[in-house]
Amino acid sequence: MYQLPSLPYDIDALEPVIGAETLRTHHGKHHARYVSVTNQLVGDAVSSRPLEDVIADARLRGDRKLFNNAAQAWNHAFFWLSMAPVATTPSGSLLAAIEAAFGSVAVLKEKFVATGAAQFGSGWVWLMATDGAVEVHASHDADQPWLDAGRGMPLLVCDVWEHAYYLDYKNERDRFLATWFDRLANWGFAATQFEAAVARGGRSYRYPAPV
Ligand code: MN3
Repeated sequence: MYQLPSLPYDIDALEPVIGAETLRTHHGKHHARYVSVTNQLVGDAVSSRPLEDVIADARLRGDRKLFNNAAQAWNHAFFWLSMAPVATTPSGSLLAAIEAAFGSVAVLKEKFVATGAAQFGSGWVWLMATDGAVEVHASHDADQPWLDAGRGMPLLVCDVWEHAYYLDYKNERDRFLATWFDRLANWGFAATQFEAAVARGGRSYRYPAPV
């Protein structure tokens, strides 16, 4: 059985950027449902497999229902880790890569907000590293851009499904994204992912093993 990962902070720790009611529903209802449906669909026979393998295999086989639920289980777990209650800033080799790609963190923020705001309908906006270069990508529904591209590694993600921000921001997705980037983006986590991407073989995020 895949487990619903616990939030790495208190339910009200992200206020006022993300309210406790939003986080409680998002984690306890939306994310929990994706994990539950994934467990129903995979059944006991393959429940010991890493979730990453289930996602990749479902995508190859065109099992859209399993892919959507398993990838959403993974994406949300990654999203919780992409946020920190205390504002941080990028530094070191990640900051250098951001400056090489965008010129400055401020320009990256503009690109991240614009890309997330322009994603039509539901999806995600990702900061990724591909061959050591930092990029911004949007994805639709549950999609994971590195699977589509066949390479790359996610560094951070923000959920742009309406359930992520509607209670707190109504239709103002761009204001949610800008505030999220300034106040919640977890640059320590992003740095760990970036080092794993550059080191090739360093340990990147994996969904908790099924039990
Ligand atoms: Mn969500």
